[in-house]
Amino acid sequence: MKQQSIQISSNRRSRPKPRGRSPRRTLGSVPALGVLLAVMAGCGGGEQASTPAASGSAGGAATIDQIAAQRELTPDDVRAALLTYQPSGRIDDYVLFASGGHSGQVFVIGMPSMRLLRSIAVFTPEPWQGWGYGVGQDILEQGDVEGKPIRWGDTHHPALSETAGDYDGQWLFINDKANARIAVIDLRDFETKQIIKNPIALNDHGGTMVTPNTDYVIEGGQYATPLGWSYAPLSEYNESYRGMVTFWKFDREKGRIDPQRSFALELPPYWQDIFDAGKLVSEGWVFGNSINTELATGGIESGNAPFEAGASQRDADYLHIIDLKKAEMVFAAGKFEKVKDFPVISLQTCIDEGILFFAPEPKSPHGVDVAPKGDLIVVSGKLDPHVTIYSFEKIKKAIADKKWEPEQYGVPVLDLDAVVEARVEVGLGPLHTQFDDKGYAYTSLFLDTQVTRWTLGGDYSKLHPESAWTVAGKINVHYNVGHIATAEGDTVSPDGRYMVSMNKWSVDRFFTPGPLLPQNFQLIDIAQEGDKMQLLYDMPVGVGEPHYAQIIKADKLKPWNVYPQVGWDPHSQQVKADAPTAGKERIERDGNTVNVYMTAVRSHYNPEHVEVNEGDHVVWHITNVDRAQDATHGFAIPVYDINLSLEPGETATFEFTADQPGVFTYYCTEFCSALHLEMTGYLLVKPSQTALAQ
Ligand code: RUQ
Ligand code: CUA
Repeated sequence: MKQQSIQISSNRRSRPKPRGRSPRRTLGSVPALGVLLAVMAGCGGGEQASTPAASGSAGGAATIDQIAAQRELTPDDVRAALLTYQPSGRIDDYVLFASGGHSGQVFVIGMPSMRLLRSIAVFTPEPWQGWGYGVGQDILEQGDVEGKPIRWGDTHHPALSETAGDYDGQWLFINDKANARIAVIDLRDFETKQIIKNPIALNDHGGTMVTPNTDYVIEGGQYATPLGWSYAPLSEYNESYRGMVTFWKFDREKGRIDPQRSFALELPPYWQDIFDAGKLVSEGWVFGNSINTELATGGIESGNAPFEAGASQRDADYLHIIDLKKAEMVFAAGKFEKVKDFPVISLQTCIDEGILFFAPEPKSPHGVDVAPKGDLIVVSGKLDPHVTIYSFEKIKKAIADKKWEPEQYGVPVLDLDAVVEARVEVGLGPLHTQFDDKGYAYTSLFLDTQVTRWTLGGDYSKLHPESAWTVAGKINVHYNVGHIATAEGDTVSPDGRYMVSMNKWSVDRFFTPGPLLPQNFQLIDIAQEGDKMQLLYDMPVGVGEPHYAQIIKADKLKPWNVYPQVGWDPHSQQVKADAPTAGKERIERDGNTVNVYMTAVRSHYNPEHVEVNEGDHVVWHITNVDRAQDATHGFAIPVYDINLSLEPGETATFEFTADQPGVFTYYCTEFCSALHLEMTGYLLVKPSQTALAQ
């Protein structure tokens, strides 16, 4: 059906053609709809639905049959609607945490309704959450790169914290590919608590993934530079440029990454791509893939092969196999160097100590995914229609038997035949693989714009009727899928049930809002076996290009409804000793510093007048003393560029120098009550004496 050559560039026009809606059988011709509805909904709707009324438009007194006929809905459409519609007030079963791509944020989406619940502010200032307009700057500044403020991110891979290989609903991590940064989000209040800039890497891609107890957050690099991105000419690429992977130690107690206990491995200047942590039998190991083992340096303007061709010459790149336990010991023993003051275990030490091994992986791989039992590692080659499945057992044996040849940097390359368990031909442009509870694996196909469901062998084959290592079914997606995510898909016990296809192109799926189109998340029902997979819902994402997502059962999350106590400081997650409280409001002057202690409650601030002198340094503390859920107050001062979000109980402190004399009204930016417009006050900045004298 699809005739496509495999190309990685300028191929976007050669997407498979079935655009637009194919002719469909509508419900008008399906007399059994009433039965279907009754069965699907498990309610008494059948009678009404099977009794067509004489006439009428799709509103008013029309029956369900008539509405379906007039809206040209097929039985599949109706099934999809019934499986995704949430009556008002019904909470979704799952929560999807998606990277926000260029928005620099994280999207929180309810499933199966696919409703956007929140965009968590991370790398990019965001006024509604008061992120970067009075508070949050200190955390955003942690992500400054050598003093330069970077106020956006290209977020790729969110990772939920895990306990014993299962999502525990406590923390979320996300990387910024553009500047090699990692953020830590606390899932008690869904707020960013820490941003860390990797001191040795310019950009990252193999982040974030966590080890099964969240001891480490993994961050692998992408495009090679000299470590610390210091200058070296491209002619010295092979000697001076390097790849890396960093293991960030997560301190659960403190809820922060501890850079003092974190370290990196120096890797050859292949472009490390994605990493995944081993689990269960492979716990303590880490797997990563790479592209450009050709060491291409591009330069078409000088007559060189372009990167896309130069980096696609060889039949195989290298699966990186890392003994993290050993690396930890070597780090503890002090066998590391420092780059920009950050501990790096040198490539030679990695080789000498048996920390790093390679295995060949075909062709321009993208995606490396460890199966739920930790026994299999699945790699896709973008330019190979197969997925290659490696056995961890065989990898360990090949290492023990020294079945390897060193490559050009001296890293042992395990014999491919000794470590491969199986190959499955899945289709064109395979990228990422996910797993379910039935022994199926799912691989996204960028070029075929499909997802292939295939069967795992070994223990998993008891879970499905088909024979092992075969394709069980395929489903078209719209269009050009990157990642896919299954419910609890990266845990030791995936749920199955739903998969989300994160499509890069949407083309004709939605109203066209100008030439920049939204991405398309497609919810797919994977609850049934074999080739039965159904597309249920299209969700446009018009705020950036998400990459990966993880899906957690909603009841595993235990977010606070309101902050635990009045005067709560979300940064330290405890009550702040000097937080203003009701009855303790005041303004205190100490030389040129003015401290304002203010409370906010429906529907006023106290105080309502604040007068300072031009040039004063103002330190302004506000507590929202409301305790009702959702009684959030905002606080904005025009010109001074302040906007806070004060959730019930929250206290915040911001500072500014009153360098603009005049009259400034401050007001509440959340519609908190009927008299919310009256929730306002005056900041008077009195001009200095010299100004007054003129
Ligand atoms: S990527 S579409 Cu994870 Cu950044 Cu594969
Ligand atoms: Cu408080 Cu509006």
